[in-house]
Amino acid sequence: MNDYDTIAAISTPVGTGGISIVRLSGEKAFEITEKVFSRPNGKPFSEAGANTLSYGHIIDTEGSIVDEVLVGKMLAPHTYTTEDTAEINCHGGLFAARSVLALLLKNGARVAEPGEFTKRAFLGGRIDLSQAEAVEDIITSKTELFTKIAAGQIAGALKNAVNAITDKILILLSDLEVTIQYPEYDIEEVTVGRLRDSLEEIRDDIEALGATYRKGEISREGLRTVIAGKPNVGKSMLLNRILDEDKAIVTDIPGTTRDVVDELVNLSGVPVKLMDTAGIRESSETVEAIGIDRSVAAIKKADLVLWTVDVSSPLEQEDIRLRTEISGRPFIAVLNKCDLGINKETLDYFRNDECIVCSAKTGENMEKVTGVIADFAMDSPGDITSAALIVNARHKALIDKAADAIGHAISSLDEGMPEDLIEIDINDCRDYLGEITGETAREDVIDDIFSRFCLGK
Ligand SMILES: Nc1nc2c(ncn2[C@@H]2O[C@H](COP(=O)(O)OP(=O)(O)OP(=O)(O)O)[C@@H](O)[C@H]2O)c(=O)[nH]1
Ligand SMILES: [Mg+2]
Repeated sequence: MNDYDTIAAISTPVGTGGISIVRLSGEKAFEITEKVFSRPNGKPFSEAGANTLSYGHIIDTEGSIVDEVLVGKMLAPHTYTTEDTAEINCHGGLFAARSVLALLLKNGARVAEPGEFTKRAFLGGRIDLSQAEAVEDIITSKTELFTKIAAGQIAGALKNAVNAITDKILILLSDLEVTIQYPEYDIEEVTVGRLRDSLEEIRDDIEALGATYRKGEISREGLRTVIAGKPNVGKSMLLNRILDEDKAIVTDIPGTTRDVVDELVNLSGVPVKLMDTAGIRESSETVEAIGIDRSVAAIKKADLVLWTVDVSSPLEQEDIRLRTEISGRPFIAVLNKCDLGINKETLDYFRNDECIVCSAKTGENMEKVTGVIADFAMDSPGDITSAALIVNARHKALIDKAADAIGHAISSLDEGMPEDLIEIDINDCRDYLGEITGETAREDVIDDIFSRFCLGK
Protein backbone atom coordinates (compact mmCIF):
# COMPACT_ATOMS: atom_id res chain seq x y z
CA MET A 1 0.00 0.00 0.00
CA ASN A 2 1.47 3.35 -0.95
CA ASP A 3 0.18 6.88 -0.93
CA TYR A 4 -0.68 6.75 -4.57
CA ASP A 5 -2.82 3.66 -4.99
CA THR A 6 -6.39 4.21 -6.11
CA ILE A 7 -8.76 5.04 -3.29
CA ALA A 8 -12.56 5.07 -3.10
CA ALA A 9 -15.16 6.23 -0.59
CA ILE A 10 -18.74 7.40 -0.31
CA SER A 11 -18.45 11.19 -0.08
CA THR A 12 -22.06 12.00 0.80
CA PRO A 13 -23.76 11.38 4.17
CA VAL A 14 -25.24 7.96 4.78
CA GLY A 15 -29.04 7.90 4.71
CA THR A 16 -31.99 8.86 2.59
CA GLY A 17 -31.33 11.57 0.03
CA GLY A 18 -31.54 12.40 -3.63
CA ILE A 19 -28.10 11.20 -4.62
CA SER A 20 -25.04 9.57 -3.11
CA ILE A 21 -21.61 10.11 -4.58
CA VAL A 22 -18.88 7.49 -4.62
CA ARG A 23 -15.54 9.05 -5.37
CA LEU A 24 -12.51 7.30 -6.83
CA SER A 25 -9.08 8.86 -7.10
CA GLY A 26 -5.74 7.60 -8.35
CA GLU A 27 -3.93 6.23 -11.33
CA LYS A 28 -6.44 3.43 -11.89
CA ALA A 29 -9.59 5.44 -11.22
CA PHE A 30 -10.82 5.25 -14.83
CA GLU A 31 -9.67 1.67 -15.40
CA ILE A 32 -11.54 0.43 -12.32
CA THR A 33 -14.65 2.44 -13.20
CA GLU A 34 -14.64 0.98 -16.69
CA LYS A 35 -14.86 -2.54 -15.26
CA VAL A 36 -18.16 -1.85 -13.47
CA PHE A 37 -19.79 0.82 -15.63
CA SER A 38 -21.82 0.14 -18.74
CA ARG A 39 -23.00 2.89 -21.08
CA PRO A 40 -26.08 2.51 -23.36
CA ASN A 41 -23.99 3.41 -26.41
CA GLY A 42 -21.70 0.50 -25.56
CA LYS A 43 -18.61 2.70 -25.57
CA PRO A 44 -16.02 2.06 -22.84
CA PHE A 45 -15.52 4.68 -20.14
CA SER A 46 -11.96 5.27 -21.37
CA GLU A 47 -13.48 6.94 -24.43
CA ALA A 48 -15.53 9.38 -22.37
CA GLY A 49 -14.16 12.92 -22.68
CA ALA A 50 -12.38 14.84 -19.94
CA ASN A 51 -14.63 16.69 -17.52
CA THR A 52 -17.83 15.05 -18.69
CA LEU A 53 -20.76 13.26 -17.08
CA SER A 54 -21.70 9.91 -18.64
CA TYR A 55 -25.01 8.16 -18.17
CA GLY A 56 -25.18 4.41 -17.64
CA HIS A 57 -25.45 1.53 -15.18
CA ILE A 58 -23.22 -0.08 -12.62
CA ILE A 59 -23.17 -3.81 -13.28
CA ASP A 60 -22.07 -6.41 -10.75
CA THR A 61 -19.95 -9.52 -11.37
CA GLU A 62 -23.07 -11.57 -12.20
CA GLY A 63 -24.09 -9.04 -14.82
CA SER A 64 -27.05 -7.59 -12.91
CA ILE A 65 -27.75 -3.88 -12.60
CA VAL A 66 -26.71 -2.40 -9.25
CA ASP A 67 -27.87 1.16 -9.95
CA GLU A 68 -28.57 3.70 -12.67
CA VAL A 69 -25.86 6.35 -12.44
CA LEU A 70 -24.10 9.39 -13.83
CA VAL A 71 -20.31 9.19 -13.77
CA GLY A 72 -18.10 12.25 -13.76
CA LYS A 73 -14.64 11.99 -15.30
CA MET A 74 -12.02 14.50 -14.22
CA LEU A 75 -8.48 14.38 -15.50
CA ALA A 76 -5.33 14.95 -13.44
CA PRO A 77 -4.00 17.39 -12.44
CA HIS A 78 -7.07 19.65 -12.49
CA THR A 79 -9.08 17.74 -9.91
CA TYR A 80 -9.76 17.99 -6.18
CA THR A 81 -6.99 15.49 -5.40
CA THR A 82 -4.78 16.42 -8.39
CA GLU A 83 -5.17 12.79 -9.54
CA ASP A 84 -7.49 11.19 -12.08
CA THR A 85 -10.90 11.21 -10.41
CA ALA A 86 -14.20 9.51 -11.16
CA GLU A 87 -17.36 10.42 -9.29
CA ILE A 88 -20.24 7.98 -9.47
CA ASN A 89 -23.57 9.66 -8.75
CA CYS A 90 -25.89 6.90 -7.52
CA HIS A 91 -29.39 7.10 -6.14
CA GLY A 92 -29.43 8.10 -2.50
CA GLY A 93 -30.38 5.73 0.29
CA LEU A 94 -28.56 3.17 2.32
CA PHE A 95 -27.63 0.52 -0.20
CA ALA A 96 -26.91 1.74 -3.74
CA ALA A 97 -23.72 3.62 -2.89
CA ARG A 98 -22.50 0.85 -0.57
CA SER A 99 -22.97 -1.77 -3.28
CA VAL A 100 -21.14 0.41 -5.80
CA LEU A 101 -18.29 0.98 -3.35
CA ALA A 102 -18.02 -2.74 -2.59
CA LEU A 103 -17.79 -3.46 -6.30
CA LEU A 104 -15.02 -0.89 -6.79
CA LEU A 105 -13.05 -2.42 -3.93
CA LYS A 106 -13.44 -5.86 -5.50
CA ASN A 107 -12.00 -4.40 -8.70
CA GLY A 108 -8.81 -3.02 -7.21
CA ALA A 109 -9.59 0.16 -5.32
CA ARG A 110 -8.73 0.60 -1.64
CA VAL A 111 -11.12 2.23 0.79
CA ALA A 112 -9.98 5.79 1.49
CA GLU A 113 -8.97 6.80 4.99
CA PRO A 114 -10.67 9.84 6.56
CA GLY A 115 -9.40 12.99 4.84
CA GLU A 116 -7.33 11.06 2.33
CA PHE A 117 -8.72 12.83 -0.75
CA THR A 118 -7.82 16.18 0.78
CA LYS A 119 -4.46 14.85 1.92
CA ARG A 120 -3.68 14.03 -1.68
CA ALA A 121 -4.65 17.55 -2.71
CA PHE A 122 -2.10 18.74 -0.14
CA LEU A 123 0.60 16.24 -1.12
CA GLY A 124 -0.08 17.04 -4.77
CA GLY A 125 0.68 20.70 -4.01
CA ARG A 126 -2.73 22.07 -4.97
CA ILE A 127 -3.43 23.44 -1.48
CA ASP A 128 -1.35 24.06 1.62
CA LEU A 129 -2.09 22.67 5.07
CA SER A 130 -4.05 25.75 6.21
CA GLN A 131 -6.32 25.41 3.17
CA ALA A 132 -6.78 21.70 3.83
CA GLU A 133 -7.73 22.39 7.44
CA ALA A 134 -10.22 25.00 6.23
CA VAL A 135 -11.93 22.30 4.14
CA GLU A 136 -12.73 20.40 7.33
CA ASP A 137 -13.69 23.68 8.99
CA ILE A 138 -16.30 24.45 6.37
CA ILE A 139 -17.75 20.94 6.65
CA THR A 140 -18.07 21.10 10.43
CA SER A 141 -18.95 24.79 10.68
CA LYS A 142 -21.81 25.58 13.02
CA THR A 143 -22.16 29.26 12.15
CA GLU A 144 -22.78 31.31 9.04
CA LEU A 145 -19.90 33.67 9.78
CA PHE A 146 -17.41 30.85 10.27
CA THR A 147 -18.52 29.21 7.03
CA LYS A 148 -17.70 32.41 5.17
CA ILE A 149 -14.34 32.67 6.92
CA ALA A 150 -13.49 29.05 6.11
CA ALA A 151 -14.33 29.71 2.45
CA GLY A 152 -11.86 32.62 2.53
CA GLN A 153 -9.21 30.35 4.08
CA ILE A 154 -9.77 27.72 1.40
CA ALA A 155 -9.16 30.48 -1.14
CA GLY A 156 -5.82 31.09 0.61
CA ALA A 157 -6.37 34.07 2.95
CA LEU A 158 -4.22 32.67 5.76
CA LYS A 159 -1.74 30.98 3.45
CA ASN A 160 -1.06 34.28 1.66
CA ALA A 161 -0.62 36.17 4.92
CA VAL A 162 1.79 33.57 6.30
CA ASN A 163 3.72 33.39 3.05
CA ALA A 164 4.06 37.18 2.96
CA ILE A 165 5.71 37.07 6.39
CA THR A 166 7.90 34.15 5.36
CA ASP A 167 9.08 36.11 2.31
CA LYS A 168 10.21 38.93 4.57
CA ILE A 169 12.06 36.41 6.73
CA LEU A 170 13.82 34.98 3.70
CA ILE A 171 15.06 38.39 2.61
CA LEU A 172 16.26 39.05 6.14
CA LEU A 173 18.06 35.72 6.28
CA SER A 174 19.90 36.38 3.03
CA ASP A 175 20.99 39.82 4.33
CA LEU A 176 22.19 38.19 7.49
CA GLU A 177 24.06 35.55 5.58
CA VAL A 178 26.14 38.29 3.90
CA THR A 179 27.19 39.62 7.31
CA ILE A 180 28.07 36.15 8.52
CA GLN A 181 29.95 35.16 5.36
CA TYR A 182 31.88 38.39 4.97
CA PRO A 183 32.57 39.68 8.47
CA GLU A 184 35.66 41.47 7.16
CA TYR A 185 33.43 44.07 5.51
CA ASP A 186 32.71 46.86 7.87
CA ILE A 187 28.98 46.98 7.28
CA GLU A 188 27.91 46.15 10.80
CA GLU A 189 26.51 49.57 11.73
CA VAL A 190 24.14 49.66 8.78
CA THR A 191 23.19 46.04 9.10
CA VAL A 192 22.32 46.05 12.78
CA GLY A 193 19.98 49.00 12.36
CA ARG A 194 18.30 47.52 9.33
CA LEU A 195 18.15 44.10 10.90
CA ARG A 196 16.35 45.44 13.94
CA ASP A 197 13.78 47.28 11.80
CA SER A 198 13.08 44.17 9.76
CA LEU A 199 12.82 41.97 12.84
CA GLU A 200 10.36 44.37 14.43
CA GLU A 201 8.29 44.58 11.29
CA ILE A 202 8.09 40.79 11.15
CA ARG A 203 7.21 40.57 14.84
CA ASP A 204 4.42 43.14 14.34
CA ASP A 205 3.03 41.19 11.40
CA ILE A 206 3.03 37.96 13.40
CA GLU A 207 1.45 39.56 16.44
CA ALA A 208 -1.23 41.23 14.33
CA LEU A 209 -2.10 37.83 12.91
CA GLY A 210 -2.15 36.29 16.41
CA ALA A 211 -4.52 39.03 17.60
CA THR A 212 -7.17 37.85 15.14
CA TYR A 213 -7.63 34.64 17.15
CA ARG A 214 -10.31 36.11 19.44
CA LYS A 215 -12.55 36.91 16.47
CA GLY A 216 -11.69 33.59 14.89
CA GLU A 217 -12.76 31.69 17.97
CA ILE A 218 -15.95 33.67 18.40
CA SER A 219 -16.87 33.10 14.78
CA ARG A 220 -16.29 29.35 15.19
CA GLU A 221 -17.91 28.70 18.58
CA GLY A 222 -19.99 31.80 19.20
CA LEU A 223 -19.44 34.34 21.97
CA ARG A 224 -20.12 32.41 25.22
CA THR A 225 -22.78 34.60 26.78
CA VAL A 226 -24.15 33.44 30.11
CA ILE A 227 -27.44 34.73 31.51
CA ALA A 228 -26.98 34.61 35.28
CA GLY A 229 -28.82 35.92 38.29
CA LYS A 230 -30.97 35.13 41.28
CA PRO A 231 -34.00 32.84 40.72
CA ASN A 232 -37.13 34.28 39.12
CA VAL A 233 -35.62 37.48 37.69
CA GLY A 234 -36.60 36.46 34.13
CA LYS A 235 -33.45 34.81 32.79
CA SER A 236 -35.30 32.11 30.87
CA MET A 237 -37.77 34.60 29.46
CA LEU A 238 -34.81 36.72 28.33
CA LEU A 239 -33.31 33.73 26.52
CA ASN A 240 -36.61 32.93 24.84
CA ARG A 241 -37.11 36.54 23.83
CA ILE A 242 -33.65 36.80 22.22
CA LEU A 243 -34.05 33.44 20.46
CA ASP A 244 -37.64 34.29 19.55
CA GLU A 245 -38.53 30.75 20.55
CA ASP A 246 -40.00 28.96 23.59
CA LYS A 247 -36.77 27.14 24.37
CA ALA A 248 -36.55 27.34 28.18
CA ILE A 249 -39.35 26.78 30.69
CA VAL A 250 -40.65 29.99 32.27
CA THR A 251 -42.77 29.89 35.46
CA ASP A 252 -43.28 32.13 38.44
CA ILE A 253 -41.75 29.46 40.70
CA PRO A 254 -38.20 30.38 41.75
CA GLY A 255 -35.79 27.57 40.87
CA THR A 256 -37.49 26.56 37.61
CA THR A 257 -34.33 26.18 35.50
CA ARG A 258 -32.17 23.29 36.71
CA ASP A 259 -29.61 22.91 33.97
CA VAL A 260 -27.73 25.06 31.49
CA VAL A 261 -29.84 25.57 28.36
CA ASP A 262 -27.83 26.83 25.41
CA GLU A 263 -28.38 27.76 21.80
CA LEU A 264 -26.31 29.34 19.03
CA VAL A 265 -27.94 32.49 17.74
CA ASN A 266 -26.94 34.98 15.07
CA LEU A 267 -27.04 38.55 16.40
CA SER A 268 -26.33 41.10 13.64
CA GLY A 269 -24.06 38.63 11.89
CA VAL A 270 -22.20 37.62 15.06
CA PRO A 271 -22.59 34.05 16.33
CA VAL A 272 -23.48 34.02 20.01
CA LYS A 273 -23.76 30.96 22.22
CA LEU A 274 -26.46 32.09 24.61
CA MET A 275 -26.75 30.15 27.86
CA ASP A 276 -29.60 30.27 30.36
CA THR A 277 -28.63 29.00 33.80
CA ALA A 278 -30.24 27.97 37.07
CA GLY A 279 -30.89 30.93 39.39
CA ILE A 280 -28.18 31.21 42.00
CA ARG A 281 -29.17 31.03 45.68
CA GLU A 282 -28.44 28.91 48.77
CA SER A 283 -30.21 25.63 48.18
CA SER A 284 -30.28 22.37 50.07
CA GLU A 285 -32.31 20.67 47.38
CA THR A 286 -29.95 18.24 45.57
CA VAL A 287 -30.98 18.77 41.96
CA GLU A 288 -31.17 22.52 42.28
CA ALA A 289 -27.77 22.63 44.03
CA ILE A 290 -26.17 20.72 41.15
CA GLY A 291 -27.80 23.15 38.72
CA ILE A 292 -26.39 26.08 40.68
CA ASP A 293 -22.88 24.58 40.57
CA ARG A 294 -23.25 24.41 36.80
CA SER A 295 -24.33 28.04 36.67
CA VAL A 296 -21.21 29.07 38.57
CA ALA A 297 -19.01 26.93 36.30
CA ALA A 298 -20.62 28.53 33.22
CA ILE A 299 -19.95 32.03 34.59
CA LYS A 300 -16.27 31.17 35.08
CA LYS A 301 -15.94 30.22 31.41
CA ALA A 302 -18.10 33.02 30.02
CA ASP A 303 -16.84 35.55 27.48
CA LEU A 304 -19.69 37.79 28.64
CA VAL A 305 -22.17 37.55 31.53
CA LEU A 306 -25.67 39.04 31.38
CA TRP A 307 -26.19 39.68 35.08
CA THR A 308 -29.96 39.77 35.27
CA VAL A 309 -31.92 41.40 38.10
CA ASP A 310 -35.50 42.46 38.71
CA VAL A 311 -35.31 46.26 38.49
CA SER A 312 -38.86 46.69 39.78
CA SER A 313 -38.00 45.46 43.27
CA PRO A 314 -35.34 46.12 45.90
CA LEU A 315 -32.13 44.14 45.52
CA GLU A 316 -31.57 41.21 47.86
CA GLN A 317 -28.38 39.69 49.22
CA GLU A 318 -28.77 36.94 46.62
CA ASP A 319 -28.51 39.55 43.85
CA ILE A 320 -25.54 41.35 45.32
CA ARG A 321 -23.57 38.17 46.00
CA LEU A 322 -23.49 37.57 42.26
CA ARG A 323 -20.89 40.32 41.92
CA THR A 324 -18.34 38.03 43.59
CA GLU A 325 -19.20 35.11 41.30
CA ILE A 326 -18.95 37.31 38.23
CA SER A 327 -15.80 39.14 39.31
CA GLY A 328 -13.16 39.07 36.62
CA ARG A 329 -15.63 38.33 33.80
CA PRO A 330 -16.92 41.07 31.53
CA PHE A 331 -20.59 41.65 32.31
CA ILE A 332 -23.59 43.74 31.40
CA ALA A 333 -26.28 44.32 34.02
CA VAL A 334 -29.65 43.47 32.51
CA LEU A 335 -32.22 45.33 34.60
CA ASN A 336 -35.31 43.36 33.69
CA LYS A 337 -39.04 43.69 34.41
CA CYS A 338 -39.03 47.46 33.90
CA ASP A 339 -42.66 47.14 32.81
CA LEU A 340 -43.47 46.67 36.52
CA GLY A 341 -41.77 49.93 37.48
CA ILE A 342 -38.25 50.95 38.42
CA ASN A 343 -36.89 50.75 41.93
CA LYS A 344 -34.56 53.75 42.33
CA GLU A 345 -32.11 52.05 44.72
CA THR A 346 -31.79 49.05 42.46
CA LEU A 347 -31.07 51.25 39.47
CA ASP A 348 -28.64 53.33 41.51
CA TYR A 349 -26.68 50.26 42.62
CA PHE A 350 -25.56 49.75 39.00
CA ARG A 351 -24.66 53.40 38.31
CA ASN A 352 -21.01 52.56 37.60
CA ASP A 353 -21.71 49.47 35.50
CA GLU A 354 -22.75 49.04 31.92
CA CYS A 355 -26.47 48.33 32.20
CA ILE A 356 -29.64 48.13 30.17
CA VAL A 357 -33.12 48.68 31.59
CA CYS A 358 -35.50 46.37 29.74
CA SER A 359 -38.41 43.99 29.82
CA ALA A 360 -38.17 40.47 28.49
CA LYS A 361 -41.92 40.27 28.79
CA THR A 362 -42.90 43.29 26.66
CA GLY A 363 -39.72 43.28 24.55
CA GLU A 364 -38.81 46.83 25.57
CA ASN A 365 -35.13 47.61 24.87
CA MET A 366 -34.43 44.05 23.75
CA GLU A 367 -32.68 45.38 20.63
CA LYS A 368 -30.30 47.20 22.98
CA VAL A 369 -29.46 43.95 24.74
CA THR A 370 -28.73 42.11 21.49
CA GLY A 371 -26.87 45.12 20.08
CA VAL A 372 -24.57 45.34 23.08
CA ILE A 373 -23.79 41.61 22.93
CA ALA A 374 -22.95 41.79 19.21
CA ASP A 375 -20.80 44.92 19.67
CA PHE A 376 -18.96 43.31 22.55
CA ALA A 377 -18.09 40.34 20.33
CA MET A 378 -16.74 42.34 17.42
CA ASP A 379 -17.46 45.25 15.18
CA SER A 380 -18.15 44.82 11.49
CA PRO A 381 -18.13 40.99 11.30
CA GLY A 382 -18.64 41.27 7.54
CA ASP A 383 -15.13 42.69 7.14
CA ILE A 384 -13.36 39.65 8.54
CA THR A 385 -14.74 37.07 6.16
CA SER A 386 -12.03 37.55 3.55
CA ALA A 387 -9.28 38.55 5.99
CA ALA A 388 -6.45 36.34 7.18
CA LEU A 389 -7.68 35.01 10.48
CA ILE A 390 -6.35 32.58 13.03
CA VAL A 391 -9.25 30.24 13.71
CA ASN A 392 -7.73 27.18 15.28
CA ALA A 393 -5.70 26.43 18.38
CA ARG A 394 -2.93 24.68 16.43
CA HIS A 395 -2.31 27.78 14.36
CA LYS A 396 -2.50 30.04 17.41
CA ALA A 397 0.10 27.98 19.28
CA LEU A 398 2.45 28.17 16.27
CA ILE A 399 1.92 31.91 15.84
CA ASP A 400 2.77 32.42 19.52
CA LYS A 401 5.94 30.34 19.18
CA ALA A 402 6.92 32.24 16.03
CA ALA A 403 6.41 35.56 17.84
CA ASP A 404 8.51 34.33 20.79
CA ALA A 405 11.31 33.22 18.48
CA ILE A 406 11.43 36.57 16.71
CA GLY A 407 11.24 38.37 20.08
CA HIS A 408 14.21 36.31 21.21
CA ALA A 409 16.12 37.29 18.06
CA ILE A 410 15.47 40.97 18.83
CA SER A 411 16.74 40.71 22.40
CA SER A 412 19.79 38.75 21.27
CA LEU A 413 20.54 41.49 18.77
CA ASP A 414 20.21 44.13 21.50
CA GLU A 415 22.57 42.15 23.68
CA GLY A 416 25.14 42.11 20.89
CA MET A 417 24.99 38.35 20.34
CA PRO A 418 26.72 36.98 17.24
CA GLU A 419 24.69 36.94 14.03
CA ASP A 420 24.73 33.19 13.65
CA LEU A 421 22.91 32.81 16.98
CA ILE A 422 20.28 35.31 15.87
CA GLU A 423 19.96 33.38 12.65
CA ILE A 424 18.91 30.28 14.62
CA ASP A 425 15.97 32.14 16.20
CA ILE A 426 14.91 33.53 12.85
CA ASN A 427 15.03 30.07 11.30
CA ASP A 428 12.93 28.72 14.19
CA CYS A 429 10.37 31.43 13.52
CA ARG A 430 10.26 30.48 9.88
CA ASP A 431 9.81 26.79 10.78
CA TYR A 432 6.87 27.54 13.07
CA LEU A 433 5.16 29.50 10.32
CA GLY A 434 5.96 26.66 7.91
CA GLU A 435 4.08 24.28 10.18
CA ILE A 436 0.93 26.32 9.56
CA THR A 437 1.25 26.01 5.81
CA GLY A 438 2.59 22.48 6.07
CA GLU A 439 5.94 23.29 4.51
CA THR A 440 7.87 22.27 7.61
CA ALA A 441 5.23 20.13 9.34
CA ARG A 442 6.31 16.66 10.41
CA GLU A 443 4.65 13.67 8.80
CA ASP A 444 2.99 12.50 12.01
CA VAL A 445 1.51 15.97 12.53
CA ILE A 446 0.13 15.93 9.00
CA ASP A 447 -1.26 12.39 9.45
CA ASP A 448 -2.89 13.42 12.71
CA ILE A 449 -4.59 16.42 11.12
CA PHE A 450 -6.05 14.41 8.26
CA SER A 451 -7.11 11.52 10.49
CA ARG A 452 -9.59 13.87 12.15
CA PHE A 453 -11.31 14.60 8.82
CA CYS A 454 -14.62 13.09 7.77
CA LEU A 455 -14.71 9.93 5.75
CA GLY A 456 -14.98 10.59 2.06
CA LYS A 457 -13.39 14.06 2.18
N1 LIG B 1 -43.64 41.61 34.26
C1 LIG B 1 -42.61 40.91 33.86
N2 LIG B 1 -42.50 39.62 34.21
C2 LIG B 1 -41.42 38.92 33.78
C3 LIG B 1 -40.41 39.49 32.97
N3 LIG B 1 -39.49 38.56 32.73
C4 LIG B 1 -39.88 37.43 33.34
N4 LIG B 1 -41.06 37.64 33.99
C5 LIG B 1 -41.82 36.69 34.81
O1 LIG B 1 -41.01 36.32 35.90
C6 LIG B 1 -41.21 34.95 36.24
C7 LIG B 1 -39.89 34.21 36.22
O2 LIG B 1 -39.40 34.14 34.87
P1 LIG B 1 -38.27 33.14 34.46
O3 LIG B 1 -37.83 33.52 33.10
O4 LIG B 1 -38.74 31.73 34.63
O5 LIG B 1 -37.19 33.49 35.54
P2 LIG B 1 -35.76 32.80 35.76
O6 LIG B 1 -34.83 33.88 36.13
O7 LIG B 1 -35.41 31.96 34.61
O8 LIG B 1 -36.04 31.90 37.03
P3 LIG B 1 -35.27 30.54 37.51
O9 LIG B 1 -35.17 29.62 36.35
O10 LIG B 1 -36.15 30.04 38.57
O11 LIG B 1 -33.95 30.97 38.04
C8 LIG B 1 -42.23 34.42 35.24
O12 LIG B 1 -43.49 34.45 35.82
C9 LIG B 1 -42.14 35.41 34.09
O13 LIG B 1 -43.36 35.53 33.40
C10 LIG B 1 -40.57 40.88 32.62
O14 LIG B 1 -39.74 41.48 31.92
N5 LIG B 1 -41.66 41.51 33.09
MG1 LIG C 1 -35.10 29.98 34.39
